[in-house]
Amino acid sequence: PQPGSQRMFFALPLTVPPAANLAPYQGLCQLKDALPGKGRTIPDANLHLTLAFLGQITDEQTRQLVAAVNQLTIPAFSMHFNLLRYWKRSRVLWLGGDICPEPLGRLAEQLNQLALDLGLIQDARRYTPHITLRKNLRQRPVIPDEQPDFLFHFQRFGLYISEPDGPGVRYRLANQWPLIQ
Ligand code: 3AM
Repeated sequence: PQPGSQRMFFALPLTVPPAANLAPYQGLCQLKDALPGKGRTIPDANLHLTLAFLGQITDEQTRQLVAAVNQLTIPAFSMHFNLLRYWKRSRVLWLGGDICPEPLGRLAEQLNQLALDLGLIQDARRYTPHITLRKNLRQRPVIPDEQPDFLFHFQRFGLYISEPDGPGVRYRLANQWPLIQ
C-alpha cells in the first residue's frame, strides 16, 4: 500500500441502535457459531453489511468521498435476511435476503458511483447485499434445511478502515452518517 493510504469500505453496522437490533444481532452471532463446516468464522464485532468496497485510498480521496456523501439523503429501512448461501468464487458463507429494499439498492449504487467518480475500480457485478459469516471455506458446506429469518433495521451507515489485527482484521469507523427517519 502507498504511504498515507488506507484500506476502506462503506458498510452498514448491525449492532446499532442496540435496542432495535440487539436481538437479531445476537441471533445472528449464535447462528454463525453453530454453523457446520470449516473455514474461518467472522468475529461478532466484525459482522457488517458491505455497501461498497473502496480498496486502498488516500486521505485526500477520503476527504472528497466524505464531502460527496454529506450531500446524500437516504431513508432508513429494514431488511429481512433469510437466505444462507455459499459463494464458491470467494469461498464465503453468507446471509442475504430475497428482497433488496429500494433505499439499500439506491445507497449502494450511489456510493459505487461516487467511487467511480474518484477513479476507483468498482465491482461491475450487480450488488448483492450479504453478511459474510465465514471465510476461507474450500468446500460447499452443508446448509441447514431450516432457513433463518432476521429482521434488521438500519439507521446509519459508515465508512470503515480495515486494519490488520493479529492474524485477522479489525474494522475502525472513520465516519458515519444517519439514514433519515
Ligand atoms: O465481508 P464482506 O464480504 O461483506 O470481502 C470483503 C469484505 O466484504 C470486501 O470488503 C469487505 C471488507 O473487507 N472486499 C475485500 N476486497 C475486495 C475486493 N477486491 C472486496 N470487495 C470487492 N473487491
